[in-house]
Amino acid sequence: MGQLEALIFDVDGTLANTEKDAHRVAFNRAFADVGLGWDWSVELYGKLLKVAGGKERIRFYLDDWQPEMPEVEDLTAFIKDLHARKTKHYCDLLANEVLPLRPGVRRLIDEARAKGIRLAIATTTTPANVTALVTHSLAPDAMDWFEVIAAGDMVPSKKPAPDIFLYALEKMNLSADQCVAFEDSGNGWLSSRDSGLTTVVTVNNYTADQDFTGADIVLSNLGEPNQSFEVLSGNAGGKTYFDVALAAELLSRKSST
Ligand code: XBP
Ligand code: MG
Repeated sequence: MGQLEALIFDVDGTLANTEKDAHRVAFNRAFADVGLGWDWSVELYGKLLKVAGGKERIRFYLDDWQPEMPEVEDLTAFIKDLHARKTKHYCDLLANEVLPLRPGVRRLIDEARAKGIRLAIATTTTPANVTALVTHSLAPDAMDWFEVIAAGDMVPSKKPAPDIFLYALEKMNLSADQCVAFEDSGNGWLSSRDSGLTTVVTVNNYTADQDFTGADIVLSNLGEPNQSFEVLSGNAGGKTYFDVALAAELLSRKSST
């Protein structure tokens, strides 16, 4: 098993809770733009989240919830346009209303940088959305902190396929046993698991009841020195918040199995 070289972060639901109040709202604004009369409630969106990828999610909704919708001449183009509108709304939303990072995210990223641990992103979301969240919620220059930003359509198959994590590993010229991945969802966990990565799951309201069997550790969040995380499964070695040492510990445990 290798030495800890890098941390690889999922974005939505991991760095920040972007789905309920940002992505979902942006989808609804795009639907309103074109007069579709669709409105994805918080509850419905939770169901639609089982499909990763905004364009794929719209198609899933059409197939399963709007089967009566009249044929569209070029459905792919229709969805692409709708999704582009949504992405613009999402970026505008984040520019006007800073979304807070989840507990411990900034602290862990700062610690990793200070200790020379490399950083990457592996996400299903559209690259523009990563830029919007990272520059507005982390720091204006924070895009430079990540050696690789693997996102959206850069790979043929989105999560739960392992493609996006494998792409990030390849670009960093690292093997899975030198990195620890951070995820929030079942799709993300399967993707990270199948890329061979040691995986830390921090659940949220949309993902708390999903199946993370086999994940190296499942937490309520990354915690802070004054805000202990809850260990939902796995062994935090008595720690109350996640740090670089615990990431290295998880990696070394895997090497001894
Ligand atoms: C979460 C996703 C994305 C977002 C929406 O990505 O599945 O599809 O919900 O973004 P991750 P897009 O958890 O891997 O960060 O509309 O740009 O796909
Ligand atoms: Mg996620």
